[in-house]
Amino acid sequence: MKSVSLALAFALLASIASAASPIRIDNPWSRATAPGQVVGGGFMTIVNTANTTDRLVSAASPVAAEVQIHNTSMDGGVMRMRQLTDGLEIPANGKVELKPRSLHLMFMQLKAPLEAGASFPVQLQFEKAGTVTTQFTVEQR
Ligand SMILES: [Cu+2]
Repeated sequence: MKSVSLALAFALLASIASAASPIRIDNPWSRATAPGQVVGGGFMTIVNTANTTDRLVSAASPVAAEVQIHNTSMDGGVMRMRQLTDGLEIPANGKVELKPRSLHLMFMQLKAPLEAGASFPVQLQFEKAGTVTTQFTVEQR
């Protein structure tokens, strides 16, 4: 009887914890890489349903040695990527879209090529919402 109520309590806690997260990740995907390609891009829409701003401070994934947050800009006709070392602000009741040639996650030193159809987990660390784990799908685009 005791173990049953404990299990129930944990299940309840787990559902409260997941329901309470104000951060939602829509359509997380990564572009398939060619053999020998050591970096890959990650894209998604980060939705913040809280009444306060939050900030994506870091990310990590087992497929890469390091995951950086990048922005892309044009500099005299040349496309350049810059690491956002202070993270990425997500407005209150708003969203930020990470997409090709714009904001993106950069998977550094890939341990294996990202193959179309595969998926892999990415842990996103937010200043207020804490850790959000999401599953990226690899697409041939
Ligand atoms: Cu990049």
